[in-house]
Amino acid sequence: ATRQAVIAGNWKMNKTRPEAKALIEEMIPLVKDADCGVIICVPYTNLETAIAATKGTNIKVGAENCHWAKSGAFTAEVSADMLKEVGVEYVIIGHSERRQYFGETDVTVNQRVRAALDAGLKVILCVGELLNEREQGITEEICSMQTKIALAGVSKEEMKDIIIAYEPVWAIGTGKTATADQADEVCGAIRGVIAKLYDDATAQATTIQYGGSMNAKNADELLGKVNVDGGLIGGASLKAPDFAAIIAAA
Ligand code: 3PY
Repeated sequence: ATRQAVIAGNWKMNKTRPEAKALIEEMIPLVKDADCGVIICVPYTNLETAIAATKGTNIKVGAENCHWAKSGAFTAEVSADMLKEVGVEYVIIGHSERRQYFGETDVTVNQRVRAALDAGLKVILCVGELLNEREQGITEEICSMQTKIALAGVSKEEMKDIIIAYEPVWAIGTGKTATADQADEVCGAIRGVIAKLYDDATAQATTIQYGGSMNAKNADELLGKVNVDGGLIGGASLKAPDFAAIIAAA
């Protein structure tokens, strides 16, 4: 493919600083010859530790969210500028756990995407359908709508800083994985949305990952699909050998 695959770990709310340092040190030699981009997205408290520990390696560091405002009375939130200043390169926006448990909406996802780009961060934008939406046959509509709203006001030039992660919500942290064909189909549909919003070249150049219980065992098949350009990895990214095995499959 013309696109470089990207494997990103989403650590969620896991690891203290010493644990983070140990995991990264175990990871570095295992992923140093990766053929794909490697990113770890870690809790705010681990960002500085992760940036220091990955210095001079092929591992890039991301945060798991950022706020849309520059600054202000938003207790417990962290701005995109704050992340940028710490040395963060990527930020996950719109993860289904944010949408499900923390009231994130398509509109706030769009605002956060806009703020991240304005601060010079690259975005891993998550979209995906609920189980009942898949059962109703509206998966593509839901994912198209989420993608369109999230990218409102994002220019064609800025799309080089956007990775999209298709994460069916029913496959997140449940051990259920979409079949490789299901993943390919929806990643392809999202690529179609990008082509309509921008153009074919942009659609072909955009990295679209699959996420949702991707692990060392199923990675090969998922990553073998033409529209699946990598993965956003939950639990398996917390074990260096498993994360490295997924990276080797990319
Ligand atoms: C998972 O694999 O569970 C994820 O949510 C990755 O973001």
